[in-house]
Amino acid sequence: MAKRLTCPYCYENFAPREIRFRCNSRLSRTGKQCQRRRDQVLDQRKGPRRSHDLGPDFTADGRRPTAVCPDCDGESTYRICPVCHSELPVQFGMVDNRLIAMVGPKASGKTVYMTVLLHEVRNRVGEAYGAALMGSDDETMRRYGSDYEDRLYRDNQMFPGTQTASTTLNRVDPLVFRFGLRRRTLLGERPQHTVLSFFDTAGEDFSSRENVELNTRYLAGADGVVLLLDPLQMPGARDNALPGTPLPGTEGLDSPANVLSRVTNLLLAPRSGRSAQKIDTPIAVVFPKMDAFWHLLDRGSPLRDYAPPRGRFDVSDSLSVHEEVRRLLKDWDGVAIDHLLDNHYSRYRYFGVSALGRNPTPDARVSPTGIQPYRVADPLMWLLSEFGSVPKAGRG
Ligand SMILES: Nc1nc2c(ncn2[C@@H]2O[C@H](COP(=O)(O)OP(=O)(O)OP(=O)(O)O)[C@@H](O)[C@H]2O)c(=O)[nH]1
Ligand SMILES: [Mg+2]
Ligand SMILES: [Zn+2]
Ligand SMILES: [Zn+2]
Repeated sequence: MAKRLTCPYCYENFAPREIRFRCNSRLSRTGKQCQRRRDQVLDQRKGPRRSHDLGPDFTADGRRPTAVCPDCDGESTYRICPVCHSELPVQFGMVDNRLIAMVGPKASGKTVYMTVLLHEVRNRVGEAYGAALMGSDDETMRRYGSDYEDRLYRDNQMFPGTQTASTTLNRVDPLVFRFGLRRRTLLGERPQHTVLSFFDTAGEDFSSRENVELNTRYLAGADGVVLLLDPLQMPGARDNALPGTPLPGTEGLDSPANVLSRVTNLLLAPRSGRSAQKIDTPIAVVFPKMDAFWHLLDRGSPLRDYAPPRGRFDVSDSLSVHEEVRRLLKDWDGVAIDHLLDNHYSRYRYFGVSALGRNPTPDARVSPTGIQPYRVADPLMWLLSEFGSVPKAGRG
């Protein structure tokens, strides 16, 4: 069976030859020109306000980088997803394409974490790894800038709760990036690209059965999962948090262990009949807001130390953090989480991070001392190292 591809925007899959093209509607060599018009499929997917007139789409052999428009004879390199009609990343199908789903209960810190993570990878972390991260399309650049980065880094403000998929036409709009790394191989230095797709869901979408199902396709299509479980929503931790930490409400909220069970059921669902087998999608189980717990940790704890800045994923450092978090789970009444992961996943790893480095102010602004991220990139680097896109150091 030919390799199937998954669209980084809608997570539907298709065969490479099914990729469609869009005419660039310029004056062609034969003097013809296609009119720009609405794209019904895009309108439906994004809402009519967010799309504009575009060249018509047409069928051709999607395995090729270019095709000739049957109406105007113009050549086009503009390839689109056959399902949602989003423009596909450059070299899509030829470079690694990795979809990373980010999930977690309401107010667990997903939006803040994603914003800081992408900011760090575009700056400091990228530098250490010799990596560059670029928005794969104009809309990702614009949305990441205006909806995320500016709000946190320029206006110093927290985010309102993310809109649930059920109020946004049952879709989530992932941010799609190209992660490029210079890798030295036997053939010399060559760039290696990975397409990364992140979607930021609303916490509500994981606390009820119907909403969770909206995200099934996204989870089933993901190559890696980042699950955020907020210690402030765990009874054994919540009570010991640094005084002054804003505590998330608990009413109507599912416990982190229940959220993990739901996500697990979704990942198991498409493989019914083989349920004895463990899930092989790597899952990074991330405990955010660690700044609220540093005062409880020993000086020697790996969670008070920084990941060695080596430009490689440090396996032994990661394993010592993993064991430290597992130990903390006992104090946090989180042993059920550990059992669930152990029973159902062949690849899981614990992480402790802090996106902000300290509590926001009571009026929901970044602390006046600024954003001081701690270990935010570790989960992504672990996933990338599992995919073989980032080199590992040490044994694992
Ligand atoms: N102390 C501390 N608090 C944090 C940190 N990150 C997030 N928070 C707090 O958690 C709140 C919720 O963060 P969000 O990122 O908006 O949470 P979310 O998971 O996107 O929430 P929904 O969109 O409603 O599902 C923030 O307003 C902060 O008060 C952190 O690194 N440290
Ligand atoms: Mg959010
Ligand atoms: Zn045309
Ligand atoms: Zn698509």
